[in-house]
Amino acid sequence: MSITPTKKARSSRAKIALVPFLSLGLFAGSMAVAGPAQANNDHDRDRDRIHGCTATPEDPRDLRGNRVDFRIEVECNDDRVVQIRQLRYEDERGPRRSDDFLGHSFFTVKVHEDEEKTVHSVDHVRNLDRRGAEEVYHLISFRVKKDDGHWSDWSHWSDWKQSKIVEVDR
Ligand SMILES: [Ca+2]
Ligand SMILES: [Ca+2]
Ligand SMILES: [Ca+2]
Repeated sequence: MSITPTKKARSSRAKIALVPFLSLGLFAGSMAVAGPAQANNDHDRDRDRIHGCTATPEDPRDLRGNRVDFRIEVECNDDRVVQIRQLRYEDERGPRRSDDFLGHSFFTVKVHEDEEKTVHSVDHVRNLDRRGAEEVYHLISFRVKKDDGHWSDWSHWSDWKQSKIVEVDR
């Protein structure tokens, strides 16, 4: 299975749309059009960070009793509230739609300045493959509450981050 890196069509479209305005040398009013593009700059510079926060899908950890902890590490350089969406799978050959879907979760976490917080997401993993071990992984996407109380956009689908695939014997 693989993640296909996709170009962010939205930002390139925005740039193309801006060209006629700028080349016409329109007055300052046209700068308002550039507003949304500039707002995305933070994200473009460091695709991983949203408003100073990152969330990382850690390697799934096998626990006793057929349980697996699909851990997520969250870190912010300021006091923030982060929301995380998680999808958990057991890997099969071919595209993701043929993988076994284990479950999904939604977390809201308060993170303090420069604190590394681990979110534990424990799920049961049965003997899904008769032959050999089960290969488990998870995907996450996140958003961050801004100072003005509004939420950032969710990281786009192409920005869902995938953990390593870890084998667990069942
Ligand atoms: Ca498998
Ligand atoms: Ca399977
Ligand atoms: Ca098995």
